[in-house]
Amino acid sequence: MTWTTIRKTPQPGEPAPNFADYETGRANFSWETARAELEGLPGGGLNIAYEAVDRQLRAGRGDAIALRWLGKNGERREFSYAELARSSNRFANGLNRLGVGRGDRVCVLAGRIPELYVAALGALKTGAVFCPLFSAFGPEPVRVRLAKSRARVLVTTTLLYERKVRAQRSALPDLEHVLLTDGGGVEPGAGSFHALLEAEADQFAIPFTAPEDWALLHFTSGTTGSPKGAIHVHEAVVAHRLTGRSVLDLRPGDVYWCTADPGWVTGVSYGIIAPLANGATLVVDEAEFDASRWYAILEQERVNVWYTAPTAIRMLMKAGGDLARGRDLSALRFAASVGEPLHPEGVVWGLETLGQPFHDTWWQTETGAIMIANTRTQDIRPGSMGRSLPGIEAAIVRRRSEGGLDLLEPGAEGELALRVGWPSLFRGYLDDEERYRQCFAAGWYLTGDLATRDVDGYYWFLGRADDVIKTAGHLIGPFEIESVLLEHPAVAEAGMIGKPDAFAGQIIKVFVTLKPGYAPGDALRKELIGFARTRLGPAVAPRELEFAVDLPKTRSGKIMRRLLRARELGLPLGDLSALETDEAQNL
Ligand code: 6R9
Repeated sequence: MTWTTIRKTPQPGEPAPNFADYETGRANFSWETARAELEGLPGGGLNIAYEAVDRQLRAGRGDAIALRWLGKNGERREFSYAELARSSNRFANGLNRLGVGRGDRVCVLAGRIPELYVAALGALKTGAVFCPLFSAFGPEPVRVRLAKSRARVLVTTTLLYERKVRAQRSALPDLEHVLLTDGGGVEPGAGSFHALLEAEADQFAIPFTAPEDWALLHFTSGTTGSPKGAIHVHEAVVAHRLTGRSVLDLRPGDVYWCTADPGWVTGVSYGIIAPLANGATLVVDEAEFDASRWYAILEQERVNVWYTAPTAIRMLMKAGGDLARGRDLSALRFAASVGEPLHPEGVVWGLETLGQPFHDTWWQTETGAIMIANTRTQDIRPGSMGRSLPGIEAAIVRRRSEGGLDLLEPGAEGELALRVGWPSLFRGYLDDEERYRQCFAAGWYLTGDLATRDVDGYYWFLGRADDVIKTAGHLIGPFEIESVLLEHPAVAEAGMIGKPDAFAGQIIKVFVTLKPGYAPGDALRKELIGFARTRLGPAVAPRELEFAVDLPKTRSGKIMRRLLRARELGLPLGDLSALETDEAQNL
């Protein structure tokens, strides 16, 4: 393997990095020390919202800005830590008044609006479990997640409620309270989020929550079955706070911008918890991607630390460096990326255009926090995800068919595994013990990613071991997409793959076979794509659809998406007989 290295020279006046040196950092690390840095609840116990917000008040940072919200129509609102504490206290009181608290699921379906942050923190304060739902999901993924989580409360907007929830309400018997952030009282069966807040007191005494109490529920996808609800506990905040400081180099007073939507794990772990727990100011932009707007935000908000994703980086690169020229981006001290492979050109482009290289970081919904990263002091190897962090033991492994694992040598390709024992590792998939169990072997958590490690301990991503894909950074499983298509009367079978795309990384492509009496054609293709779009939402709907006479299947009848992908890419199909087993499907 060959690589170039980006060695960073400290700029004059730059603060010393939080994380001084990789080897010393690893050698001196203990999770006990990291735990001890948290304050804990005054009466004992641990609560994410307390560590993120209330703790900052006690440290005298109540007047500091916690959230700076940039509305899509040019509005600008700021919330101090004290204000965020008060509003989240009010929401917590309101939830308690509704009889909602410990262990209850509170879902939020909203774009990037301030109420989402208040609802998340307020729910956590009561001991309820916060579950974000991506606002670009269509009615079907929303219904599945609301039903699976058995949400008692949903905070959303009138528009999203009308479009995605109202018609399905009778199928959601657990959903007792819908709180609309923009109105209420108008919609039957829905109340007003703000009226609830106004009726409550500013003070809330957080009840005892244990480090192992459930706090967050993030839905994620696998190859088979409906989405899995990954459960995280309050203790995860140990890893959020630590990695916010050590990897993202956050410190109190920093202006920090995480471009991930809080409907996904990055937008919660690093869009809410980690930065607040480090006393930073969140920049929250309500608008969708726009290259000029993004440069203006970096410049005008004087963003110090930026966490974004390869899809956005590719779109900025496409928009051209001219847009960045003349901008004063001198406030930017650290830029990082997550969610998809970050191509070497992106790293270098960052350095040339923004004055900062992008530092790739790797983690997953299940790991709860960053596991592998290029940190500020380390040399960057463009194309590599970086090295495992202090407290994290990673390895490249091969599963043995009879159970157990082989740890592979540097240079070998295999599955990325992490030795169990860090605080933000998920504690289960909701109501699915079996799938949870399958993620572990011999004390290791198996990630489902294929990678290789070089002799210096840098990890290089190769692909997924299963059939999930990333499109514009969103993790999508074939089951949800295919099931929706199968609801159409014309569709007999459907198989989804990720098709490489210059910007989104991959786009969703489906192959379908038709039932007797239906003929392929442009009109039907459009109809099927439209059908899927309406139900799934534009962000997760197939962009391409191809009719097929039959789909390759294993002997037991599972669709072999791997072969569809190979066919699409014109790859050699290899030894077909070897792939024709069900075991091969579950590699
Ligand atoms: C945080 C997040 C997890 C999957 C993961 C992997 C891919 C994440 C990556 C990366 C290459 C990186 N992934 N970071 N691939 N390089 N730096 O994205 O969580 O949505 O659960 O996705 O994303 O395949 O397994 P999640």
